Formats: sequence, structure tokens, C-alpha cells
Amino acid sequence: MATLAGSVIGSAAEHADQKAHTPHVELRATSMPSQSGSIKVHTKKDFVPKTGKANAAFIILARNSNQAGLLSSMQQNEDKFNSNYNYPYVILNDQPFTDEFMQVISSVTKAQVKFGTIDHSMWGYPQWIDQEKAAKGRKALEEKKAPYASSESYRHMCRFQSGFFFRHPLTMEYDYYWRIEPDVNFYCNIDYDVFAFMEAKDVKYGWTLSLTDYPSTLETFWPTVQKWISKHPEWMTSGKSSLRPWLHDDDKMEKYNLCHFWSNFEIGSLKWLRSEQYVSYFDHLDKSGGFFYERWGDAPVHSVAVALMLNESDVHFFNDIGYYHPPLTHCPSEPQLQAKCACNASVSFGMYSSHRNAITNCV
Ligand SMILES: Nc1nc2c(ncn2[C@@H]2O[C@H](COP(=O)(O)OP(=O)(O)O)[C@@H](O)[C@H]2O)c(=O)[nH]1
Ligand SMILES: [Mg+2]
Repeated sequence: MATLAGSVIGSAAEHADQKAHTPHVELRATSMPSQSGSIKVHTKKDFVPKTGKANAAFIILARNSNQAGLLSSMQQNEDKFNSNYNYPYVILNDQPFTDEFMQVISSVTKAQVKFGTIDHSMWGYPQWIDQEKAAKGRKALEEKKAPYASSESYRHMCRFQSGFFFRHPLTMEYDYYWRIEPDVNFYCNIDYDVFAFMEAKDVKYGWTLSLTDYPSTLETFWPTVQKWISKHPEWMTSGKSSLRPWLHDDDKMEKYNLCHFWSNFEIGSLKWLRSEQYVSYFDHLDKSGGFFYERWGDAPVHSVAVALMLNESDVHFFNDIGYYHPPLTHCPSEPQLQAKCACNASVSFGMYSSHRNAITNCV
């Protein structure tokens, strides 16, 4: 992908304010030049569900302290989408949930809500991690003022979201997931079954926001991925529909440009995450220790896998799902979509979002 140098379109100033509030995203002030092109609007009529309802669930990771924030996210999700579809929720925690948490959260939906804990096999230091080296890594990252530099729990969370949530005992029965976090907003009425759409179109990964990550958190990430690629060239996509160019600004495609889908919102295929290919990729990364020695995020981990192993037809930009996770908003500007949304498209991150149907840029 070319960086589109010089094509900064009014986004830097708008996002300067957002940047002031964000500890964890690097905002790149590039945007797409205006181009013609019609956006595909998916409606109920647009696809024929394969099986009626899909085998899907909302998967949420939360702490007891997230009760109010999760209540708010789920209330909006019910209001905008799920009260018509009643997909179940699986809510996971590395600590037991309190009775109060479970009671309050269950009361927000008619759908089934399952609460689970995560054991040491999925949340904790694997035996091959050198804990002194990990402590030194945290210190080094603190000096570089990287967000969450000193947090051990954040690293466990990122590793869990990268390699384990899709094979937790409570999620194993499902084929599709929608990740929801506490304290997010959903702005648009979604009047079709998003999961049935994923299944009918055989979409394996969907997103609303994409951006670039902090380089200091990922110093050895790309070389580590490259080693894995050289072991499994047969799993890489190539040709016109490959997403691989999205990862690179250099023509030789040797450097990772840090573009990633913002994984606090994801709708995806659990079967794909459980595939031999994805699990081999995750295991390779995990063995290198980068989740702890550096602070690799689950967003770049998922995104690089998507771009290496999936084609354009396997992914979907959910332009019609208006969404806010502090500090970024996605809000569609197309009038037919905007009519279903209570958000301001002028503050949407990546103003030319409709063109991302062809994902050519990460903003
Ligand atoms: N149970 C549990 N959930 C966590 C922990 N840390 C983060 N999470 C959850 O993991 C997700 C991402 O964490 P968050 O603090 O929002 O990170 P950010 O979005 O990268 O700023 C959210 O769903 C949090 O509720 C933790 O230590 N325990
Ligand atoms: Mg978050």
C-alpha cells in the first residue's frame, strides 16, 4: 500500500483532540483522496441466511469493576440490534464474577447470558517466559512512555484475546462472535441479522475502525511473523485479492506499517481462529515471548493474520455500525445509513470510510 503521502485531508486537527485523550493509539493523519465509488449497503434483502439464525454469541471480557460500563454497552446493543435477534452473551473474567454483577448484567437482555472464569492455562505466564526479562521489558517500555507499559494484566489480556478466547470452554460451541467491551457506544439501528450475514457471505472478519499502533510495543513483532511466514509460505494469500499489501508501505513489502483493525470491535469467525493456520501463527508468536517482553496487542496480532491468510472477499467493513470506543468514533456519512444512526459523521475517524470497502488505507 502506498502511504498516500501528502493526502492529509483535514483529519489531523480533528483528531488532535482525540489524541489528547488516548493513551493507546497512534493516530496517523493520512486519509484517502476523494474518489467515486458506491458503497454496498447490506440490508435484509441483500443476502439469504443459510440457516436462519447463525450459531453465534457476543463475547465479552470484563472485570467486576466494569459493571456500569458493560451495562451501558449491552443496553445499547440490545436497543440497536439484539432485542430482535436474541443472540446469547458469553462474559469472561480472570476472577470470579460477583453475584451482583451477574444479576445486574443478566437483567439487561432476554437472551441467555453465560458467565465464565479463565484459568491459568489461558491467563498467566507460560513456563517458557523469563520473568526477569519480562520485568526489564516493562521498564524499557515505561521509559519510552508507551501506554500500558508497566501493566502485567494488560499483557495477559492481550495474549488471551490473541490466542484463547475462541477456545475457552464457554465459547467452543459457537461459530461466530461479536466482541463487545464495557463503555462503548452503538449508534445505529441494525435491522438485519449481522451474524446470518457473516455466515451467508462466508465472511471471516469484520471491523469498523482501523489505525496504526505504537512502534515501541511491537519492535520484534514483524521479524517474528516473518520467521513464521518462511515456515508456511503455502498458507499465505497472493494475487489481486490478497490483503497483504495493506500491511506495507514499501514496495518490497518488507516492513510492517503498523496498520491494524481496532479489535475492541470485531465480528468474526471462531472456526477460522481455531484453524490449524491461525493456531500455528499464534503459537509461534507466543513461544517468542513478545506478549510479555514487549507488549504486543491483540489488534495487530489478529490483523496481520487476517491480511496474510484471508482474501478481500473474506473480510467486511461494517460501515453501517456506528460505534464509539474512547476516543474514536466510526459514524457513517452516507445519507441512507446516517438516517438510521444517532451520531455525527463529521467526527468519524477516517472520514472517507466508504472507500475502505477495498481496504486501501488504515485510517
Ligand atoms: N477480566 C479482565 N478483563 C480485562 C482486564 N484488562 C482488560 N480487560 C478487558 O479487556 C478489554 C480491553 O481492555 P481495555 O482496558 O478496554 O483496553 P483498551 O481498550 O486497549 O484501552 C475490555 O473488555 C476490558 O474489560 C483484566 O485484567 N481482567
Ligand atoms: Mg477498551
